[in-house]
Amino acid sequence: PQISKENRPCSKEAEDVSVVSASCGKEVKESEDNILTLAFPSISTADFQFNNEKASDIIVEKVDEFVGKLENARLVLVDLSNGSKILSLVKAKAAQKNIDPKKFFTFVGDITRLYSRGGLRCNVIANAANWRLKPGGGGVNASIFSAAGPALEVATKERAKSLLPGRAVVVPLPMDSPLYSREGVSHVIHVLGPNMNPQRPNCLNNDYSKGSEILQQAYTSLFDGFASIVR
Ligand code: AR6
Repeated sequence: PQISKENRPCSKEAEDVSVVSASCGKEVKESEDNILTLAFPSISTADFQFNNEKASDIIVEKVDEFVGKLENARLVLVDLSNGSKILSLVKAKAAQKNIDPKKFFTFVGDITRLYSRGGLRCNVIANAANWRLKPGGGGVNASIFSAAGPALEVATKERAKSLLPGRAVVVPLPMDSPLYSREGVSHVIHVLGPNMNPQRPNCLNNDYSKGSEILQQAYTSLFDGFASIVR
C-alpha cells in the first residue's frame, strides 16, 4: 500500500522551503510538510531494559546506514521527555558521525501527538510492540493502540498474529482512525526488540551479543518496512 497522495501534494517542489504553490490549490508553507517521515521510539530501552549506551550505538549505526538511501524522506527518534537519556546519547553520537540533521533528528513529544501538539508531520510511526501484537501492556505500545482506536488491532490481525524478536510488520491505518485523521499517520510499523527484562517473555539474561544482534535486526526490519512504504 502506498501513502496517500494528499500527504504530499507538491512533492516535486519539496526542496524549496518557502514555496507557495498555486497549482496545488493550497499553500505549502514548508517543504517539511511534504517529506515522508518515520517517527520511531527507542526500541527495547524502557520496559525491555536494554542498555542505553549500547542501544544508542546501534540506533546511530543503523540510521547512518539507512539515511543515505533516503530521498525525500527522513527519520525521527522520539521520546517523551527532555531528560531522555537515549535521546541525548543518540543526538551526540549522530552529530559526531555528521549525519545530515535534515534526514535524521531527535524530537521530544508523545508519538501519538506529534502533529497536533508538536507540529511535526509524520506519515509513519513505529511501535515497540510485544510478541502477541496486543494492545495495552504499558509504554509506547499502550499509547499507540489507545490513540489509534480498535481499528489498529483489527488491521494488525489481518497482517500478522505474532512477531519474532528482531522483526517488524507494516500495518496500514484505516482513515477513520484518529491517528490518521488527527495526526496524519497512514501506517504503523510494529517492531519487536530484544528483551532483557526477566519479567517479560524471552528474556535474554543479559546476553548482549545476542541482544545487540536482535536490536540491529529490529532496526533493519523497521527501516526496510518504511522504505517499502516510501517506494
Ligand atoms: N511517545 C514517545 N515515546 C514513548 C511513549 C510515547 N507515548 N511511551 C513510551 N515512550 P517501551 P520496550 C518511549 O517500554 O522497552 C510494552 O509494554 C520510552 O520512553 O514502550 O521496547 C510492550 O507491550 C522508551 O524510550 O518499549 C512490550 O511488552 C521507548 O518509548 C514492551 O513494553 C520504548 O519504551 C516493550 O518494551
